[in-house]
Amino acid sequence: AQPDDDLRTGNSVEALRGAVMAKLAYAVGKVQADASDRDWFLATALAVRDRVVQGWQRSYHTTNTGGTKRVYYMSLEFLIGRLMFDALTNLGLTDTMREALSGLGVDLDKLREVEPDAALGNGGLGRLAACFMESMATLAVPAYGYGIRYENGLFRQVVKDGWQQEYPENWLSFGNPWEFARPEIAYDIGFGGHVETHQVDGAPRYEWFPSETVEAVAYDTPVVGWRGHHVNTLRLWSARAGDPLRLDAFNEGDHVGAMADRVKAEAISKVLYPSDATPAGQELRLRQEYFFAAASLQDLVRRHLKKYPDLSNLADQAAIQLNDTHPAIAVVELMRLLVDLHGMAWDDAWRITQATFGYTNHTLLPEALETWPVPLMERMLPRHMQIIYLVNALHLDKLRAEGHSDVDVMRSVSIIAEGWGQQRVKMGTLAFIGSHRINGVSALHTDLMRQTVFRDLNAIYPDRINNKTNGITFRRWLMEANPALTAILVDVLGKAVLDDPSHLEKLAQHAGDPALQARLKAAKRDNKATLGGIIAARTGIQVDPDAMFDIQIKRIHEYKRQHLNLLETIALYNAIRAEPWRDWAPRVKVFAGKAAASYHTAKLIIKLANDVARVVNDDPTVRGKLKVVFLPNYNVSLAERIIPAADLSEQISTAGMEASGTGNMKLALNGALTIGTLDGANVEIKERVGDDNIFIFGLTAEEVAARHRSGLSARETIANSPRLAEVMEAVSSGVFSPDDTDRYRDFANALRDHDHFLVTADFDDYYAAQRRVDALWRDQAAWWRASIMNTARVGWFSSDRTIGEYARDIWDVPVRAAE
Ligand code: 26Y
Repeated sequence: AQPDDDLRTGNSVEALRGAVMAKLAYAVGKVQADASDRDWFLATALAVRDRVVQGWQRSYHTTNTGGTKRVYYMSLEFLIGRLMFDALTNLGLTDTMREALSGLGVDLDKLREVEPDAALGNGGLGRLAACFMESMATLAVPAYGYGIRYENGLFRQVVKDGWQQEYPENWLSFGNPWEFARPEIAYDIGFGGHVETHQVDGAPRYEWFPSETVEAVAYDTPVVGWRGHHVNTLRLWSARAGDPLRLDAFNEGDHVGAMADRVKAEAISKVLYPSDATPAGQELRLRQEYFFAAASLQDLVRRHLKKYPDLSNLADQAAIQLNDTHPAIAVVELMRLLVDLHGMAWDDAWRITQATFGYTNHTLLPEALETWPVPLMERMLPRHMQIIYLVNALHLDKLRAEGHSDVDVMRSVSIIAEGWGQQRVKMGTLAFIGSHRINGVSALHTDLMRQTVFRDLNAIYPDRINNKTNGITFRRWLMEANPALTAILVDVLGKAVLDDPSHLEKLAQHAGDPALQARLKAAKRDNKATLGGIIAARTGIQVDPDAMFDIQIKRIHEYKRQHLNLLETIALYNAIRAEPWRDWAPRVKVFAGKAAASYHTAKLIIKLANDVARVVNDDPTVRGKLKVVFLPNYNVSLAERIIPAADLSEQISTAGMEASGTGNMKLALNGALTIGTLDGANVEIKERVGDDNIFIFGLTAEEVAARHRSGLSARETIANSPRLAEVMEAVSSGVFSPDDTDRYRDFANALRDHDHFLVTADFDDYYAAQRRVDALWRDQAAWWRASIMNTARVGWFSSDRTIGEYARDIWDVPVRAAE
């Protein structure tokens, strides 16, 4: 190879070292002597990026010439985290790069920590989109991710005196080496204005004249699959004012007013909505949704028309997946493009639209189902509102013609909700009607969808709802996050396990092998010591890596019940203090997660965790037996450290409320045992790992529903459990908040009076399950046997399997065969 080529694509230690040095000089503009860690990170990332670009161009070419159908994954969130080790792992260059850099006196693992964590998402739904992007590249599915390039990702969480504070997270402030700006790929996005009707050949034609136009500009990030075979594109839109400065105003001295339009336009891509369960309910959120849906559709329509004369075969060439209802306005926008702009007959347009879209539902919580006020839609998107009315009228007419007449059914399947004095557009119904397939994210969740939110639609269209149980990418959550475990797996099972997780099953034969158990235990202990270092650095708390690491990491929400875990922690604390001489299984309880800024109870739960931590950790009676840690600023990078160090995985949501969970899969894969309810994908994890290797407790989804109907009182439950009563009294009276004894009074009373999430109802069973955990921990050979069975039996939760199912059942696209 030419030396120049070698700089771009060579994969030897020397080639990589030369490439990084060249990037440092010519792209970063620094000499080695002056280079900071950040400079070295940028140079390294750019050198790695060059090696991705080759495969990117190859994939682009194959897809373009092959005439294959493309998949478009539309999501308001992509929680991708750091990308350097992702690229290095998938290209198989991690060790070579480490050696190349060490020759320059640079530590790759230190550079890893310098990379900003791209948090363009809130939680599970956003991380799922990132895992799916990686799996689609791995399976060589020609795919684009479409989203928004938020300047500020999810807020940075600082815990001050135990309270959460939110600070902006400007992940782009030092530049982003992974993205390619495409200022030439820009589309006009309209808002507001009015609609005009005219007759064309005796038929009405509608034309929308927006009063405001914003430009959407593309930024592309290559997404590299396993072994670098295929590379896809994540295309994120940034908002730009069409007319950035009103010179007339500026010249008259109104310097701020001259930029008002620009500020309003650019606000669209300024910040991610930090809420994951209560609709932001604000105009800006709807503007974001329409902005990126419209830009993405213009982009894919343009791509289609470069190759085909018209859009009649769009559904054969494009599958669009809606990640929840957030992009659902795209259904209406595509109808507008087909009918108003491309002159297609309505029925043809509707057939193509339905055949193109699929919709994934991620939640049944009523407060998280999006609806938009009709007056807001009429004002912001007047033509879309007309189209929605027509879609709805035709949909309801068709049902009436088929003999449906029940008013309650018609009300429930209508896109428009009446009532509360205001009409609203139900985005879930719109997405359902506009899609040929609707899926839930775990078997239980999909069943509940059929029985609850979409009961009537499902009765009418019984074949549309199908299940696609979530998955996770093993490249990030096993190979990158836990190299020690990966090395053992390769040693025992052979290298093929890296390509095909079904090989993990063979590990079950060795579950009782003391030598294997010892190796895994040593690897886990190292991971726990590393996490212990992070805990000490961030909180000042010292933890013992030989204690059980009991982990609850996820967004803070009442339905996820971090407070159930905290109440049990207090009960355990009381029990240890009562009998300190007993043979307690030493535990470190670790909590991490962010609360929506406006969610007061969730923020109070964070405060409670910190208050409990202070009391417990300061009490010499429980020293060496119990520690409590709240680790601030949970994000993807921190998850990569916590998960490999976990012994116990807390998945304790109120049954029926967690659609799937994906942290549950990551933790089980890394050998943690689950304590959990029969909720979401826990059900399927239990089926696979077996009853003996998981701790299940609590009410089932059916029992939860029955209990809600029964109106049984929590006060009675508490009165019947002396242990719970003691804990409630302690919290309520201020034992953990001596500086403000009323702090938890209302919180405790709300549990006594309502307890919608059935914390009190599940408490005793949870406490008992935790004591079974203790008992197993004391028998380390049995514990490690169960741990190995978890790793061995969760290969099915690979997102490659999930994407394979989407490709077959929803998108109708082929996937690359396993090697
Ligand atoms: C409407 C708006 C405020 C909103 C924004 C974000 C509503 C919901 C969300 C995010 C939801 C979410 O993250 N859901 C999670 O999706 C995961 C992937 O399917 C599931 O594993 C998890 O159970 C579910 O809570």
